[in-house]
Amino acid sequence: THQTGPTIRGAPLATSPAALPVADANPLADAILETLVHRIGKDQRAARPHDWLAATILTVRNDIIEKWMTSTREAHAKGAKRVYYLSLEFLIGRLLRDALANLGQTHDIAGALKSLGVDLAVIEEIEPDAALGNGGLGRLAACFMESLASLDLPAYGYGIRYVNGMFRQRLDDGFQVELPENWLQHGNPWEFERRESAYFVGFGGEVIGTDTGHVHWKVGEAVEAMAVDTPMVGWRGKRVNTLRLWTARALDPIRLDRFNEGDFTGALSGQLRAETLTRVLYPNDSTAAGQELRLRQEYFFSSASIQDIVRRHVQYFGDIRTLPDKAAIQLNDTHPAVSVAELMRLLIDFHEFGFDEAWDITKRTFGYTNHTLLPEALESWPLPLFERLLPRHMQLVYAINAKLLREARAAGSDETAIKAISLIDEGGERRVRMANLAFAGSHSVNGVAALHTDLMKQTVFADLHKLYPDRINNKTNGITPRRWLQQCNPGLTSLIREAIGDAFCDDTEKLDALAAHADDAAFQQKFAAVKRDNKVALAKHLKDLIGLRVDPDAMFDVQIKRIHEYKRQLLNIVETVALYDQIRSHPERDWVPRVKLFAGKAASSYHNAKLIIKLAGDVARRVNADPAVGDLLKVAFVPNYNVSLAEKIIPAADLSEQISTAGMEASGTGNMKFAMNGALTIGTLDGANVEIRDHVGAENIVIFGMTADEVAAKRAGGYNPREAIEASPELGQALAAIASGVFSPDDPDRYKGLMGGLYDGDWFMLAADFDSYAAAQRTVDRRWSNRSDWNSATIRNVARVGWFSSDRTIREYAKDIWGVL
Ligand code: T68
Repeated sequence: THQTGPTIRGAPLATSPAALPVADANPLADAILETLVHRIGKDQRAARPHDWLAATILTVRNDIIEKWMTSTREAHAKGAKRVYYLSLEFLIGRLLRDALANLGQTHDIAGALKSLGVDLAVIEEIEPDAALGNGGLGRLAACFMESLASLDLPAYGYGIRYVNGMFRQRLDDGFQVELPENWLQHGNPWEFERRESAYFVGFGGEVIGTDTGHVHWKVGEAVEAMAVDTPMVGWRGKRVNTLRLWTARALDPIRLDRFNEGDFTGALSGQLRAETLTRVLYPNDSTAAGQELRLRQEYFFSSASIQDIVRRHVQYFGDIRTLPDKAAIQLNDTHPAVSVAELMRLLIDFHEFGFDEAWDITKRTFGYTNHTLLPEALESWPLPLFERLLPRHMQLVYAINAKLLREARAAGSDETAIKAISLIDEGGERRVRMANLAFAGSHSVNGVAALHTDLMKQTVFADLHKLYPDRINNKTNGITPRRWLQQCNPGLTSLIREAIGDAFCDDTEKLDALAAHADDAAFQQKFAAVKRDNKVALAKHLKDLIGLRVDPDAMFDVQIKRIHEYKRQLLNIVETVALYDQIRSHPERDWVPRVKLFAGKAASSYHNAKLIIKLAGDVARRVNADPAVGDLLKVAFVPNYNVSLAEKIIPAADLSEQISTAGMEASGTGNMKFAMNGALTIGTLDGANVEIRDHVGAENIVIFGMTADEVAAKRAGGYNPREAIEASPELGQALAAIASGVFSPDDPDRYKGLMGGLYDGDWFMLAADFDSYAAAQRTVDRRWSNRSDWNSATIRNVARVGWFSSDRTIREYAKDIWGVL
């Protein structure tokens, strides 16, 4: 049958066709309608929700384009230094609400749409997440892009336009299944193809010397990188910067010779090969991928970005020598580290610099941010692969290494230090170490939280740090308060505004004025009411999504992040099982009702992480169906965690679980989001938790477990998990119950191996921290039971986390690393 009017899955969106509203004198509504007709090619009756979404975005975009061009023109006219943020990941999420809020147009657009019978909230909800990232590292890049524009700094983000971003997670009988994510299926009205901004990127082949003494890289294969730009709108629409994502095209899209011979597949194979490059995001968040395609992706986007930066510099400033004065290139982890060799190549092979001058320019241009100390996440490439794919870069890596090791020897490094500093790992199969390359090629190397930066100096980079003691510096992460407070939590935002005015909207640290209201009973009531509203909304969402009913008056206890053993979701689940046991054994005690929420994706090949997801679901099924606990305990694993889901869950959380083994979480950024939305943190002294405690005050956070030093000492001294388990009956019983199949009667041995691993190794020291964690949870219960104390503590959290705004972080990068403030 013929559909009329806007619908979602066939249901009318707002208005029946008989009563199409007539827009009266609303120029914005006219503009949207005009766009709908002339750009989308639909009339009001035929338009579906996605058409309205596209028409709205295209209309808003017009405004953005003006500001975008002004921003670019101004930077040009001033001859301003530009910041280039190179990242293989940008985990942006949805853009419409963010853009509208930053432009201050939410109200007007909502009104215009309303006059057309369309609900802005409804179309905002169908915008797909741009999920071009795995987790924290990618989300940090997105927060940074927003803060750069908000601080009016001319900046470009460079990355890859993956056709398939982070996979969609479905749970089949509780097991994670990965499905392709298809964010571009309805087109992407935010992006602009820049067909004229295209570069050749070569791979393979050989390097030949010429008579003139020059070297020539005769590439074996080449693809074309084409730019696709997305505007990044800053707060109050101050500035619009560019996120430039590269897509790959074959130079020869179709081989007609082959086609004419009847080889249709062969005729198109070049195009397919090119498209494969930018097809999919690698879904590993903390192990190096190691495949050839990954190195190809890294070089493809590095080369295109560096060529673009050099081209722009020469066009605007003429002389490439001034590059470090006019361009600051930040490497988001080592994924773009081959850029160091690429810039050297362009300077030496095309701009005819000698090695030393090229090296000086390169070092003064690059900065490198490290996001992990996990050995399995440190990238290194087998030498034969690197040499086959990038023969010219291999030569340059050798030349850089020779210089580096000469400097080290001159400074008195011994042979052990030389081995650690070398760009080539000689232990076993020879490999190129990307972290050492990034370190050597940068004037600044930063960690992402104070503890992490200290550990960098003591561990992975100890010898490089001795050699270059001024290079490592700390830049504690931050989050954008626009998305993570104002947009996701409008209720709290208005309450804050009512209490302290709206200065905090332009300077997040002004939230500190809220502390004066922390003990005001009336304010506490309002604060708790906002939280409750958010919980009611989340409860409804959970009901629709997974069919679980939860009580909004229970404590919402949340752990949402990538699933990894070091993040210790298993510690949380095991403690949940212990609690379940306790509630059943002592039903007479007055237990605090809790809803335990888990969400997160596991890397597709990470067996234990996937098993942990299944365990959470198995525990949930058993607990939720047990009448003996009733509403005292509910457990849920919410599928397909992404930015949009985080925006719904975080404002509704009471308790934030940040429980990684100390020394392993570089920073964490979820921890900051929860605190800013009025949750109490239960956490270890790891990553930025340490600084969060310093800011909110030790009395407003619940800290437990070993410190990083204690973890290291225990490991060095020969940790015996079996002893720890035997010393804790509560833990022993929980592990035994899980191992014996209490939660998996359909497959009683399912968790034998997972539990056995704790007895045998327990690398992440779950057993060592268990008792301390369980005790901390009971402290949390007690504090919850004194609701006025709880409210005052959570209000103080909001008041004192303003420092964790990514505006502060970016200001520090801008001053200390980039020299643009
Ligand atoms: C995260 N790293 C850190 N890596 O784990 C987190 N890795 O502590 C920190 O807050 C955040 O970075 C921001 O600094 C990641 O998210 C990855 O996603 C990743 C992706 C590919 C390869 C390796």
